[in-house]
Amino acid sequence: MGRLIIVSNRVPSPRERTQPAGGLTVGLKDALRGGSSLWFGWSGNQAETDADPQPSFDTVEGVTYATIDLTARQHEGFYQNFSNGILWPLFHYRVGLMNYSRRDWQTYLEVNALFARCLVPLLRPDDVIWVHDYHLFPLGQALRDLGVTTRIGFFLHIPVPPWSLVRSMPGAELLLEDMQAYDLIGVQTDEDADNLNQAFRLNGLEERARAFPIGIDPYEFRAQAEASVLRDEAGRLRTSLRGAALILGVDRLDYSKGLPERFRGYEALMARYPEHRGKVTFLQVAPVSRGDVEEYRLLRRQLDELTGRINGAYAEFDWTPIRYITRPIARDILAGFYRMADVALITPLRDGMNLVAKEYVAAQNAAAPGVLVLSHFAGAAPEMDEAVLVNPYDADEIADALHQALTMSLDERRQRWTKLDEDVRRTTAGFWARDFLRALDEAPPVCPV
Ligand code: ADQ
Repeated sequence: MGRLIIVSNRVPSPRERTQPAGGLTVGLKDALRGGSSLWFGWSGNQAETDADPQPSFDTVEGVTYATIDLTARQHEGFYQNFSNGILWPLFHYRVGLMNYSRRDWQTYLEVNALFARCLVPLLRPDDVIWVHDYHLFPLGQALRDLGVTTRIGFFLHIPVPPWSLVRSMPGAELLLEDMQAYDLIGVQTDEDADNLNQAFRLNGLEERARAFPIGIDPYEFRAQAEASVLRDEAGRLRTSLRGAALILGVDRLDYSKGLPERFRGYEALMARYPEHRGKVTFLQVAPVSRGDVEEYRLLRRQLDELTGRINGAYAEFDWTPIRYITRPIARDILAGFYRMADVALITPLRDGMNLVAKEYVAAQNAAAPGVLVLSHFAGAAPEMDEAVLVNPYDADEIADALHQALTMSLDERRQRWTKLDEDVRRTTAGFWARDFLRALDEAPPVCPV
């Protein structure tokens, strides 16, 4: 059997290579296990010159990591500006936040071609290549241009809006054409697959997209949560709550996650359901990501203001309604907080999947599970209709859902959770990776042998 080659912008850092990790890494590690495999991507380090970089190699637990450095100019144009400043907002339905520039588009293509040039010498004829995410849409075509004829699959972790929206980006047609180099394209939901296939169809291209919803490793996460509630941090949190119910939000600090809307929803709970004042605490953990981009600075300011306003209006001298943390908290500590939380409040305006929702379910105590309040617009929502589903733009609907969750009977909580948990245990990260790779193997090849 040939090797599996994973390509993603960032590869797990040397420290992450040996630690329990999130969905993508878990799923891929599972797929990489057994066979011989290579994971190729950016090192996270800066190159000094524009000359093609030499890959560095590191082999951990049977997986060889091959990484290259990028120059500051390449990193800025390819990663910050084009991937995060144009593709990220556009694919999260936020055209208004897209800062298009033709120069960044050029750098994006240049870095994809560079990835291809550095990867090709490492390839063997029977390798299977699996490319990940929006940073690398054109990579398949760049590899084909250099004569690669093996199977190449692509998985997109973020949502896909309808073509009428995607086409606001100059060059969108070219991206679609480049994607025809992939034998199979995986996306998170049926809606994403429909939108992408419609875009292909309207441009006279072949429909190659199919839904493969990503999952987690629920057994590992549950074990982590069980161990974590016994830790000192969980005990300190429990003591500090002094009997109040815990509502928990965990996200990267990103405008797709609907944080200001969520805070307003909680504010509406305080205003309209005064019986919960003093009896509930909302803990939001949202470590800063992409802090050097203007939109993210604005978001932070907005959240600082909202937290101040809500706490100012409702706090008592011995109780604070919101605890808002922008520093990271380690995963093995958070897992215990998930298990302790009476409610998880996960309300993205758009999200490819949202693995926090699945992790929350996996972390629960079967005897007394908490309630998941989830946005309709998370990719996880179609699979998780036993959650309390909300429209994240409606603060009153969030407040009603929180009230419903906080007053739900144990019987109903158990019923809902049991169904959610069955699903989370069925569609794991390992299942996702194996399912995609099997479909890739069976897809009609772009380059028939
Ligand atoms: P993300 O936008 O990062 O990922 P998500 O799926 O929620 O979103 O989280 C990925 C991992 O990061 C999870 O394991 C989660 O526990 C962890 N994480 C998130 N916030 C954290 C925090 N504050 N502290 C510690 N850990 C945190 C992208 C897409 C998603 C898609 C994933 C996987 O945007 O929609 O689900 O890829 O495909």
